[in-house]
Amino acid sequence: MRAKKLSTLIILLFAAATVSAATRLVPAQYPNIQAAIDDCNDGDVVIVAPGTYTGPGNRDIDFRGKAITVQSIDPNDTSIVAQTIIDCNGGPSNYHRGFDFHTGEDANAILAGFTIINGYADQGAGIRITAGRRGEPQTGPVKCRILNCIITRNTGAHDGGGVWILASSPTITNCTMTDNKSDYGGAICCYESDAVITNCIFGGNSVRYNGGAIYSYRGNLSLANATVTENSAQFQGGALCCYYSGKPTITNSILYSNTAPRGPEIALDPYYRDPSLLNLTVSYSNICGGLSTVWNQRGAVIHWGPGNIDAEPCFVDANSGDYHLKSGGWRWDAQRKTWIWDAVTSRCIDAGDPDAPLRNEPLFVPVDPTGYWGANLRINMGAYGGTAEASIPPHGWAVRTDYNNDGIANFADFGEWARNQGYTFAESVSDSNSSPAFNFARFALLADNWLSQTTWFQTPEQATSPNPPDGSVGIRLDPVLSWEAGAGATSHNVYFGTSDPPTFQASTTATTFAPGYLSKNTTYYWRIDEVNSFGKTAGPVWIFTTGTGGGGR
Ligand SMILES: [Ca+2]
Ligand SMILES: [Ca+2]
Repeated sequence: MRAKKLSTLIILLFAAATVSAATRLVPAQYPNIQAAIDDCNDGDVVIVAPGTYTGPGNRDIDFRGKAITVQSIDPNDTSIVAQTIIDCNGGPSNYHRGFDFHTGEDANAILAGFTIINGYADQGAGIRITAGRRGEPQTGPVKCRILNCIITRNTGAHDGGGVWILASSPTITNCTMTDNKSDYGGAICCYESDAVITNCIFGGNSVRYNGGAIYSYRGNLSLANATVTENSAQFQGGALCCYYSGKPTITNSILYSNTAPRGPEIALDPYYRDPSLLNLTVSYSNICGGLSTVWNQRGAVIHWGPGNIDAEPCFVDANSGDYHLKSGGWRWDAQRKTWIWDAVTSRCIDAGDPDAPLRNEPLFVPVDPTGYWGANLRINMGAYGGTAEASIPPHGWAVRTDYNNDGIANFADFGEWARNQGYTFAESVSDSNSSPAFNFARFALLADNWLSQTTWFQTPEQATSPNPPDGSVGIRLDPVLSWEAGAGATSHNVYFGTSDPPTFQASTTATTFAPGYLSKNTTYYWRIDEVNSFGKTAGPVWIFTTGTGGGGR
């Protein structure tokens, strides 16, 4: 009896062992990545050692519909990702891509931590994700997940230099896509798809026609915490072009320094019979040039805001691809692997959706455990927002309830907040608990922050210390006026003349002004208005009277 129980136990253990996931190592156990995948059952993991992988079996890699993970040895280590390379060695007469998802793979099909280079294909030179074209066998939408990949220097002869997505809904997270090329969608071309793209960097991608970084045709693209910069289109949408219909959304993102003749950042080109079928929502994002530079001459619907800004993003070093945001509080130094600080602070820090969770953003850094030098109140815009490498701003940089990001919490924010409450029944993405009820906690916060201002929300102080001194007499006929700049001023508007008020003469960054040769025994009036990006502060009118000009006077 005892023996029978024991044998049953052994059989059960054996059965359990045979269904548990296997780990398959490349190149230790398999000559190439495809061979490892071909041996996989659902739930298995293929782990690929650092190295450059080329040739058959290491390109055009097909998941074959399996629910498996194919990854480098540590997808979270950027240096491992950079060293685990799929070199497709493709060319115009030699089409090859990195990976090919075309068999209805679900969200348990995961590709993580590779660098994919030198792909060349009609569509999706880095990765193709497709439910099948019309007329082909339909395998159902692909819902695979692409995580922590670098997709660079791939060429789509037509669409999607980096990634092509057809009738599918993949998620693409923590990926960097640079210097890919095609006709439509330099990095990503999204056809009739609901791609969810989060925490990705798009830099230096280019197209002959539309969508320097991303092209979306009839789809509900979701772009969150993206950094999109230095991409170019020769026709429409340097960063993003949306075509025909769909409800694309952009939030907590930075679209800056992209170029195109129509819509350097964004172009919308809706179905001509019913332009309202294309609805773009942009919120809590830094869009270079703002709404006025969005190309929308065919009348698509734009929901603009709340919280959009247009400000220099202050990347650490765009030329070397370091898109962390400079901060006078704390900023992650990716080279030295330590927290440091900068002379300036990016407006994109703590300017994301105030109601979005901080996710992995640090509340303090190890060398400043009490948060003396910075305070993290809100998620950041850009690819590092919501991550452990999000910059922390100096104190006073953000107000939690400044919903419209103008630097002060007041009735305008109350309005945005109230409108958000209305949204929560159906469509708000910012309401983390989706509660349709009146949110007393947020209302209390709004009251608590009432009329709080950020440190950058400041017009300059008045100019002081005029020379010649106010009311002085016997002044020489060729004086040089000077003054002390008001705090926060970046330039000075000079007013001068023989009547009060004096007339505008010049705008200068110097704190001196030479009015030329003046008349004898005449009273002159002058005024300095201090200027910065938030406005102007008029100074008092000062007077002096010239002398006779004799003896140098
Ligand atoms: Ca933050
Ligand atoms: Ca405000």
